[in-house]
Amino acid sequence: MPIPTDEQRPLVMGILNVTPDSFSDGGQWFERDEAVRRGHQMIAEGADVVDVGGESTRPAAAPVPEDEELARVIPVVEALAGHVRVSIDTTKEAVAEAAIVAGATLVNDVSASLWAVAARHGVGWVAMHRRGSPATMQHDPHYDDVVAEVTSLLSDRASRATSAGVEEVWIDPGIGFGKSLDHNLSLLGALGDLVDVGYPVLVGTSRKSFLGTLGSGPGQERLAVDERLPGSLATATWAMAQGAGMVRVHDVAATVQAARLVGAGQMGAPW
Ligand code: HH2
Repeated sequence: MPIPTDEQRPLVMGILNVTPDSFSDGGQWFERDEAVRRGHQMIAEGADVVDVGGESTRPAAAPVPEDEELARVIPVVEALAGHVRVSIDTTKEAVAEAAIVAGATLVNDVSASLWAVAARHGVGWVAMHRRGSPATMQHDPHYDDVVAEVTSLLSDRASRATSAGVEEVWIDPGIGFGKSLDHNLSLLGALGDLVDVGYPVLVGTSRKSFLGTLGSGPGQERLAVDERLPGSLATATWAMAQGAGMVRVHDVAATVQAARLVGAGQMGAPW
């Protein structure tokens, strides 16, 4: 059995939050030098893309002014862009634009609305589904059919982006963004429907809240953020095995190992 090369396995996007308040790594990489050091560590661990973000999207996170977000992310994008593919995790057009000028080649857009920027600059674009704003998104979200509604919105945005000239469009179901535990599980369970839409699929479950709930036994306390690696790996592996082309994670080295196993399976390993 040949060992899959990096081109033959699903991709791993490493999360680099240059924020004081992200739900998992907030404050850890807030200084520029620390962030760049963490970026290089993820490259050494096998990250295919490093996703730089300067505004937390966790429920009830405070909005960040544009100049502050620019000051957080641009020096980090500039420092890493010559070493790895960099994506910019933002919902602000000006931040996406400045990050592209600084070397980012993928816009990771949790608002699924910035495709014109990607078209203008000839870079890739990720359309993520979310419902509501960080302030309200976890207030009893409701869907008649979560899989159908998420799939339909993402297909619509992806075809608009393609018509506008974006050549690389990813779609992402937005696990945890205006979704209950059942919604998250339904979307993961039906990932094949999203894959069938025909655009490459990105999935982000890493350390998210539903893993804390599901990973502990009945009647027990929710697992803390730093206890969620097993659930993160299990769900990333599941997503890749269902056909996701990339997973967005905090724990790069462990996920790259899982991606190699999935890649081997996709190349015909007998399991
Ligand atoms: N999740 C988060 C942020 N950006 N982008 C995509 N495409 N998909 C996701 O699932 C996704 C995302 C939330 O996670 P994190 O960046 O760790 O936390 P925070 O938003 O608090 O910075």
